[in-house]
Amino acid sequence: MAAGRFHIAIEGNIGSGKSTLLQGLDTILKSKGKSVVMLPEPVYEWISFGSQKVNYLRKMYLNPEAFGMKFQVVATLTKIEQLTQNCPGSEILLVERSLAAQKHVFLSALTEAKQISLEDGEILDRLLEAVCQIDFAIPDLTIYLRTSPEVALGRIKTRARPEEEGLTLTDICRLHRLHELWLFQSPRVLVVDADRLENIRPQTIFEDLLKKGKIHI
Ligand code: TTP
Repeated sequence: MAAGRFHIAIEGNIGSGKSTLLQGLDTILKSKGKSVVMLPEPVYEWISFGSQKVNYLRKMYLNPEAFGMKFQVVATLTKIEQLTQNCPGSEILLVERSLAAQKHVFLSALTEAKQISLEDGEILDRLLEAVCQIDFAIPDLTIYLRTSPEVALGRIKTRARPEEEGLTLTDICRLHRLHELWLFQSPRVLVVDADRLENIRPQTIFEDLLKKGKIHI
C-alpha cells in the first residue's frame, strides 16, 4: 500500500470494459465519502506525445518492429508519471492497468510475435522488473475482467478506435492467454466473468468486493 492508500488495479484484455468499470467504481466510492484518485490509461498521451504530437499507438500497430519498443517506453513513462503524482489525503487509488501488465502481457506479446529484438526486449524487461518492485507500482487488490477473445474483439470492433482497426482474433487470443497465465488463479485477484455485461456493472462488483471482504467501507 503506497503512502497509506489502498491501490486497486483493473486488468483485462483490450475491450474488456476496464474504463467503464473504473469510472463506475470511482462514482460509487466517492458517493460513500471516500477520497479517490482515478487513473485511466493515458491513451490521449500515447496518441499525441510530446511537442511533435506523435501518435505512438498508431505507429506501434502499423510497424511494431520499428515502434514497439518506443511505444512501450512511452507507456511505461506515462504510467510512472501518473502513479507518482502527489495526491495528498487520498484514501483509494483506482488504476486502469498496472505496470506489471506491460511486462507480463504487452512486452511478452511483442517478444512472442518476434516484433522486438532480443536486446530491446531485455532492456525493457529489466526496466519493468525494477519499476514493478517499487511501492507505487504494487496494487493491494487486482480486479481481472476475464473475457473470451471473441467478446473482447467484438467490443473493440464496436468501439472502433482507429488505431486498433487492424487487430485480429489471433492478436487478442495471445493477449488473453498472457492475461490468463499471469492473473488467473493468482492471490489477491478478483476474477470477474466479464463476457456478461450484467457481471461488470460497477454496483455488482462493488457489492461483491464488500461481501468478500476485499474492501472495507
Ligand atoms: P487498454 O489498456 O486495454 O485500454 P482500453 O481502453 O482498450 O480498455 P477497455 O476497453 O477495457 O476499457 O489499451 C489501450 C491500447 O493500448 C490498446 O490498443 C492496447 C495498447 N497497449 C499496448 O500496446 N501496450 C501496453 O503496454 C498497454 C498498457 C496498452
